[in-house]
Amino acid sequence: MRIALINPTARRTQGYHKVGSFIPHLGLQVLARAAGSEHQVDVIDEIFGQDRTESLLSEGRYDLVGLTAYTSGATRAYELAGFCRSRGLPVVMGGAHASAVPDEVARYVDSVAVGECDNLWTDILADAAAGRLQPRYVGGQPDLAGLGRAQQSLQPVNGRYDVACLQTSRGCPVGCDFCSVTRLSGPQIRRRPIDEIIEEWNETPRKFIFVVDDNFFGVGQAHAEWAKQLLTEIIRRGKKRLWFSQTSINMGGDEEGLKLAYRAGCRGMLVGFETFNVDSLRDYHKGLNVKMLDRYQEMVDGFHRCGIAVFGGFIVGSDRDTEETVADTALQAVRLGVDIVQITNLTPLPGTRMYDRLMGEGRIFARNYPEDWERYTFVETIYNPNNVSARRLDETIFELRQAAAEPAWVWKRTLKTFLQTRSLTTALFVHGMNRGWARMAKLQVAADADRFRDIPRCPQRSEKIRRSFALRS
Ligand code: B12
Ligand code: SF4
Repeated sequence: MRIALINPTARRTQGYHKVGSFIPHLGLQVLARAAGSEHQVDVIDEIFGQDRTESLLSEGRYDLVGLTAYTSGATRAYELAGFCRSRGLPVVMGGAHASAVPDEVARYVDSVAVGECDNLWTDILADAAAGRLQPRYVGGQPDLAGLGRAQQSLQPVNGRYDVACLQTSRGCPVGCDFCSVTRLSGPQIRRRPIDEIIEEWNETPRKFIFVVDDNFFGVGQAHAEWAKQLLTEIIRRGKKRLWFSQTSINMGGDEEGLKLAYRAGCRGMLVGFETFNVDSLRDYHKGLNVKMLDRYQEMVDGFHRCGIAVFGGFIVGSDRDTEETVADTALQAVRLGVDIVQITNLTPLPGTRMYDRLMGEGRIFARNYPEDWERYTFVETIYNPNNVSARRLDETIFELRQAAAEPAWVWKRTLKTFLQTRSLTTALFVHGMNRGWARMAKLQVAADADRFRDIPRCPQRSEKIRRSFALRS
């Protein structure tokens, strides 16, 4: 069969792809490899634009269309599904959104694939080839031996990725209220066999790898031991690559693990700090951070001492937040010495406990689905928080973004990272990311300019925001 695998994007997405880095859709590369050589698979990735998708699908070159989608891409996915079905092209959809709300998705496509589908995909293809596609396929959380390997060399028909993605494990035991990972991939960390990872590592044509694990280092001794074994093998047998991954805060306390990670090429870790408010952390059920809150500084310093930059994820808009705490969060994040600060709006995603609770309480107002799924991009408040109106919160974040859009702080932060990590490659990595953030902030500010033209400014808050950017310098 000739198969088109498509990654649809939201029209108003903040879009990492808009800042100059084109990150592969690993799920589609994994499915492409699992399909085997008897099928011809093309990837159409809308991070390169939406303009060619329909024409590519009109040319009669495909027998089956597979859509993936994050929640924010679901609106576009349904549009494409309608387009295909009106031309008699069968459509199957999987991914995070389909796994969260399969009944909704079933209204728009011929077949819904729920959960991890590595070992179901060949059955789906066989059914499609025989014209007996089932309405639903449900994947589990399988042992990853022999699974999860991507066709690393596969490039989309409408663009070129410029980094590689690779996954060494799936799942996360932390179970934060706002995150879909623990439901999607389970609370156990499932690891791929080290030999298979190294083979794939050495096959990637790219020099930079985004290791997309949910929690690379894990939370306990056993997790850490496994990660160290993998790192040792990468040092011993892996091609020289620089890479970045995601992990929980505790890794900052494991000097041996950090040193191995640096030697294996790691230059940055995304760590979800989320907030400095212990009650918010409790509300989020992020027990690990509740325990570590007093040690945030020690952990950040630990990463830095071993040469690794910290990409800190922070969330604003919890029930404890006010307009003031947004600026406070930025200021404290910068004081902590986080190299790359990402502040996003608390966004209840379908398939999470938080979504179920807030929906039950009637507080989610962006629910004109499917149109409103495009608003679930983490740059807009889509529910009513307790202590601040959604509008005020967004105005405050707009103000912060305006400051971030001024590129002057970027070089100075690069220098600081260099002084703290003593690693030129880490400083360059941070520089690239922060330039991207500044560009992204600029784009978002321009997109929102009309909405927030005349927002009331509070001198104290504006001063805090100014200081947080001055401190980066
Ligand atoms: C890597 C990653 C990113 C990368 C994206 C790279 C890329 N091009 O995909 C980056 C950093 C850019 C990113 C950004 C964001 N991400 Co993200 N990300 C991930 C992460 C950690 C791993 C994804 C991955 O590669 N998994 C490995 C592959 C193999 O799995 P997979 O894609 O799910 O595919 C499997 C199945 O789902 C299924 N499947 C998938 N598609 C299809 C299609 C068909 C036809 C079939 C049959 C099966 C199928 O089969 C595959 C094999 O088992 C996930 C967490 C997770 N565990 O999923 C979050 C996750 C996907 N991200 C999430 C979010 C919310 C975001 C952001 C909005 C966050 C933000 N702060 O801005 C942005 C938005 C991105 C955008 N649209 O612009 C959410 C999505 C939840 C949702 N309901 O939408 C997740 C689940 C994490 C979470 N917090 O809950 N992300
Ligand atoms: S620690 Fe990260 S991956 Fe794990 S549940 Fe929380 S947000 Fe999700």
